[in-house]
Amino acid sequence: MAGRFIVLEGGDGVGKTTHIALLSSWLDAAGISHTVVREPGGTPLGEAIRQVVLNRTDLEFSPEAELLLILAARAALVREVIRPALLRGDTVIGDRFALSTLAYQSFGRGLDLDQVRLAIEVATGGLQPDLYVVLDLPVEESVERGRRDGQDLDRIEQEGEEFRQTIREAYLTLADSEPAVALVSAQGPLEEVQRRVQDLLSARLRGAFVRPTGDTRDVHAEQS
Ligand code: T5A
Repeated sequence: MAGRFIVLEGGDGVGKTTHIALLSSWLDAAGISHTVVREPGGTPLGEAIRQVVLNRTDLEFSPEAELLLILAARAALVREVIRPALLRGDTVIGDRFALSTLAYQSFGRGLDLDQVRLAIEVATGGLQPDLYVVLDLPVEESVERGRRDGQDLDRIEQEGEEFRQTIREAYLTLADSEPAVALVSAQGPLEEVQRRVQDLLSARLRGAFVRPTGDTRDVHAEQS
C-alpha cells in the first residue's frame, strides 16, 4: 500500500480531535491527499454502533460485548474506508484504532491481552498503522478541559477518574512495549503541542511530510 496510516491515541479529552483537525489543515496546505477517520464510527454501520456503545447508558454491556461491538465497527471501517484510501495513496489519519482497544478493553475492562489482540487481528485483517502518536496528559487536566467545554460525558467517560487513570497508565505501558508507538506530551499551549506532533511525523515518516509555510523542503532534509 502506498499511503501512510497514522493514528492519534490517548485518553478521553487529551486533544486528539483538535490536533487531527490541525494536522488535516497542515496536510492540505502541503498538498498531501488524506482521509480522516474516527473510531468507533466512520461508516454507516460504525456510526450506528458508536451510538449504541457511547450513548446507551440504559443497556448492560459485558466487556466481551463492548469489545465485539467496537471491533465490528472497525472491521467495516478498515474494509470500506481505510484500505481503499491507502490503496489510492492517501495518508490516513485515524482518531483511535487498535491501541484504544488494548488500553480500554484489556487494561481497562480486564480482558486477556492476547485474546484481544487475536480479535483485533480478525477485525483488521492484520492492518497496522505506520505510527501511533499517543497524546499524554494528566487526568486532572483532561477532566478540566472537558469541564470547560461543558461536555456531556458519554457511557465510557462516565466510568470516572480512576478508570481514566488506568487508561493513562495503560497507554504509557503500551508506548513502552508496542512497536511504532510514540509518546507526545499534550501539556502546554495548543500550538506548541501541534508543533511537537508535526515535528514527530516529519522526523519519523521521512519524506512523507513537508512544512507547508512556503518552505516545501522535507523537514528531515533540514536536519541532516
Ligand atoms: N473506545 C474507542 C474504546 O473503548 N475502545 C476502542 O477500541 C475505541 C476505538 C470514543 C470512546 O470509545 C472508547 C474510548 C472513548 O471513551 P470519543 O468521543 O470518540 O469516544 O473519544 P474521546 O477521546 O473521548 O474524544 P474527545 O473529543 O472527548 O477527546 P479528544 O478528541 O482527545 O479531545 P478534543 O480534541 O475534543 O479536546 C478536548 C478539549 O481540550 C481542548 C480542546 O479545544 C477541547 O476543548 N484542548 C486544549 N486546551 C488547552 N490546551 C491544549 N493544548 C488543548 N488541546 C485541546
